[in-house]
Amino acid sequence: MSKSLIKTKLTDPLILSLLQNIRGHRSKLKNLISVEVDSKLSNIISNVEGKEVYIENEFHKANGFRKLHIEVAEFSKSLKILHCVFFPDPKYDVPIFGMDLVKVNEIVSAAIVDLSPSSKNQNKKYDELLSNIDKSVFKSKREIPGWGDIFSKNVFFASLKNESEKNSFCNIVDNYLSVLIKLSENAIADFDYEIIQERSNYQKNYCIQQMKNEKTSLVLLKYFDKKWVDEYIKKVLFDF
Ligand code: BLA
Repeated sequence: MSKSLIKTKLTDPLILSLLQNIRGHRSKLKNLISVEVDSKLSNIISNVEGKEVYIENEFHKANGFRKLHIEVAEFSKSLKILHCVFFPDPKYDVPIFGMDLVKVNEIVSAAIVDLSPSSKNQNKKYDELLSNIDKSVFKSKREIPGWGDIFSKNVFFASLKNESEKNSFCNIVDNYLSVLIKLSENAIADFDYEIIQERSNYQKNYCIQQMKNEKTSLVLLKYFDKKWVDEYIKKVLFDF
C-alpha cells in the first residue's frame, strides 16, 4: 500500500471528492509505490498576508506508469487548483491522463479532463465509450486553446456553473479513469526501440505544449521568482 502524502488542509468539497476518486482508481494499479521528492518542491507553504500559498504534491509510480502526479494548491485563499497527470511508461500503449480544475471562490472557471494520445497508433478501443458519455448538461463548454493540439478528440473542457454540472464533471473524470485503468491492466510491455522512442517523443511534446499555457506560469509568478517557477514547471509539473 502506498502512503497518501497530501494531508490537505483544503476543505473544498469538489476538490476533495475528485481527489478521493482519483486516489481510489490509483490504488488499483499494480506495484504502486510512492516516490519521494525534495520537500522544498513537494510541500510549499507560505503565510505572507495577501500572498498565502499552499501547495501539496503526491508522486507515485506503478506498473505501466512512469509518474502519477497529483497536486492540490491554494493561492491567496481564493484560487484553488487540482492538477493531475498520469504519465505512462513509454514501453506501454497507455494514454496520458490529464486533468485540471481551477476554482476562484465558488466559481469553477476551468474543468478539463482527457486521455491524451501517447503515440500515433494509440489503442483506440475505448474511444467510442468516451464519446458516448453524456455531456449534454453542460451550459458553458470552452474552446481548447492553440497549444492544446496534444489532447484527444474526447477532451472535455468547460466552466462548471452549478451542482449538477460539478457532479457530472466528477462522473466524467471517474469514467475516464476507469477506462485508463482497464487499458493499463491489459497492456503488455513492448521492447521495440522505435515504438518506445516514438512514445517518449509524444510525452516530450505533451510537456512542451503544456508549458506554453501561460495561465499556469502567470499564477506562479505572482508568488515566486522566475527561476523557481521555471524549475517547478520543468521538474515537478512537466518533466520528460
Ligand atoms: C487554465 N490553469 C488555467 C488557468 C489557471 C491555471 C489560473 C486559467 C483558468 C481559466 O482559464 O478559467 C493555473 N493550473 C494552474 C496552475 C497549476 C495548474 C497554477 O495545474 C499548477 C500549479 N493544465 C494543466 C493540465 C491540463 C491543463 C494537466 O496543468 C490539462 C490536462 C489545462 N488549464 C488547462 C487549460 C486551461 C487551463 C486547457 C485553459 C487555458 C486557456 O483557455 O487559455
